[in-house]
Amino acid sequence: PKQEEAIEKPTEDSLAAKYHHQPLVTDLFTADPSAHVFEGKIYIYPSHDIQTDVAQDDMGSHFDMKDYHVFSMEKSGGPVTDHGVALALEDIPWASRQLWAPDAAEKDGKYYLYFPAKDKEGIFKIGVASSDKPSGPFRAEPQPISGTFSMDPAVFQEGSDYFLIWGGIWGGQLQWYEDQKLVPGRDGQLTGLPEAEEPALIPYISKLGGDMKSLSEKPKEIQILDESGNPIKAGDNKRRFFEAAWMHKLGDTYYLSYSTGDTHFIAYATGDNPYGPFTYRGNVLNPVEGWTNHHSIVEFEGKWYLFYHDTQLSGDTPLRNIKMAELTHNPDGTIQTVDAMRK
Ligand code: FUB
Repeated sequence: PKQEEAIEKPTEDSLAAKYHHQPLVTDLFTADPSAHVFEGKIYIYPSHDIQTDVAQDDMGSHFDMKDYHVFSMEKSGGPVTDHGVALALEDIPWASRQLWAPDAAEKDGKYYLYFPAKDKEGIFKIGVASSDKPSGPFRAEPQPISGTFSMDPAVFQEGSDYFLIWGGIWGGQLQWYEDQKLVPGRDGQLTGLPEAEEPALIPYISKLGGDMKSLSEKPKEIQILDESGNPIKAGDNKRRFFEAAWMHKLGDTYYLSYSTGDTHFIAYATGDNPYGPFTYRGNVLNPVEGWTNHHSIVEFEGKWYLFYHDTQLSGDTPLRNIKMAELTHNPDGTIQTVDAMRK
């Protein structure tokens, strides 16, 4: 009987060997995995990539997704359960297209899905939908969250405080804003990007209201500084913020990680509170196959995991597949860079 049990129940090591750095989902294309531990399991909230006829451009028009699926795993690495469609574009009253990278949070037994979509005018906003279960289905609010703009929301929870962090340049439209207001006439795709010697555009943060559906304060910019304490410049493409902000905390250190976009790294910076400033420290993840790089970092049963995507299954940038790998924090607070290409 002992042997049978061993056959039926794979060990942690065999699961790790099978799934780590392998696509977690193979019958759908999935990307931008935001992972959380809810009800003792890992839940993953990714984008659901689909084949479209939309031509590729600098604004990511080819990422034309229409719904979200939620996935869960009882063990690190798998097996993976697909809980089906959790939210569809046609059920979001204010949205017109492009369901990009989502995230989720739990409060008092309710679950909240935060997602970016273009409104009827083609402007990215961040919406919220709620459910009694982590797997959904989620019911969307009739309007986007007031005061939000751009895309790639991530929620960082600390005790009873929940922070919404977001933003992205190029297709994420952050370059169209000044003082959080859309600048009229800035509809040239990349119009508004700072010059190379100017400070780069940076992500935003705001504490969520008690209802989890509103911002409780005016959003603030999260400063990302170099080793001399100066803001990272727009021309510093290997270190500057592009999109895909994520926050986690280990000990007293807050980690802000993000994609550098056109240089394809997941970089990270550390700080001593969620609002920053953060100081650039290095890379969490080297470039992966495909143009985009987008990740999340979560602790599960005493180990840290990196969730990310590449294009192993399709070889095509808009058709991605999510993966996971173990992540190691060094005693000095740095993170060991993951090199997905070598696995
Ligand atoms: O999946 C669409 C977009 O691609 C995401 O929102 C970005 O972070 C990039 O991964």
